[in-house]
Amino acid sequence: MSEVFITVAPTGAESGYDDNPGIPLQPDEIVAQAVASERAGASLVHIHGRDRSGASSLDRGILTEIMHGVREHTDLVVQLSTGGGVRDSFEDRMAVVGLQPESCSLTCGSVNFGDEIFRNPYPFVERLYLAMLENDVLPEFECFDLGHVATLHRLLDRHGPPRQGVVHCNLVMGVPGGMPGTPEALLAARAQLPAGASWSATGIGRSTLPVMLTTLALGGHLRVGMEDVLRFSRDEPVRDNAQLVDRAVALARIAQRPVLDSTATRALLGLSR
Ligand code: KMH
Ligand code: ZN
Repeated sequence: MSEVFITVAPTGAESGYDDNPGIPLQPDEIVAQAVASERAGASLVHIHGRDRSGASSLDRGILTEIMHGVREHTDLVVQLSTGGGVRDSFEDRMAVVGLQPESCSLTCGSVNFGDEIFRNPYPFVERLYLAMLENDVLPEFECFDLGHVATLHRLLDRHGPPRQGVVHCNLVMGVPGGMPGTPEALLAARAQLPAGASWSATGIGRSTLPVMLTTLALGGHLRVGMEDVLRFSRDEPVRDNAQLVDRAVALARIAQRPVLDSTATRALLGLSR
């Protein structure tokens, strides 16, 4: 079977200590959990920033502090989120690309997000993509729904593939309002991806295991982390991000999918550090 790389998403924009006291919110906590996740087998880190109160923040200083900490202490591929939180402005989200991480997330359409709307109108998606092309930042195309995959095709038809020569997509499944985290939905989304695309998937909450097991069977890469999952099982809260990476590595071994380190992941994604 083909190799697999594991992305860790240590903290999103939505959860706090009340939801799970193990979630890292401050830069030093995020860096420490990134270090432990790399030791466990992750090779790419998807980063969100929080302010001192723990709220989502796209502040340049905070993101730079996390990015530098991760670079200093790990060899992880660094990806900054341009999704931020549902209340973050388009301009703040655009500005993230200027920090020139190796990769940025790029969500390919709007989606109901619980009781909120995660807004990604096409002109904004296009602006983000053009900024990534200009800054030599590899986009990770986030698809929360089949319509987002259609928008990805529209984007690539108009502007061509990323300069790195790799189209890498992440299927985000099980968000309340997006596609469900089921094997059937995963098969449907994967069938629509651009030919030759690299892809990973993540299942939010309880959909994490069905999505992970189906992804391993289909040859995709994995994303895990406390951005997406706060309970390890019905009765057990997640301890920390490394615990989720440990489980992903164990399942990859069972599936006989060798786990790639950061160097091999960079090679696969057309990146050079
Ligand atoms: N926090 C969500 C509203 C991304 O990182 O690019 C958006 C999100 C996607 O997490
Ligand atoms: Zn995110």
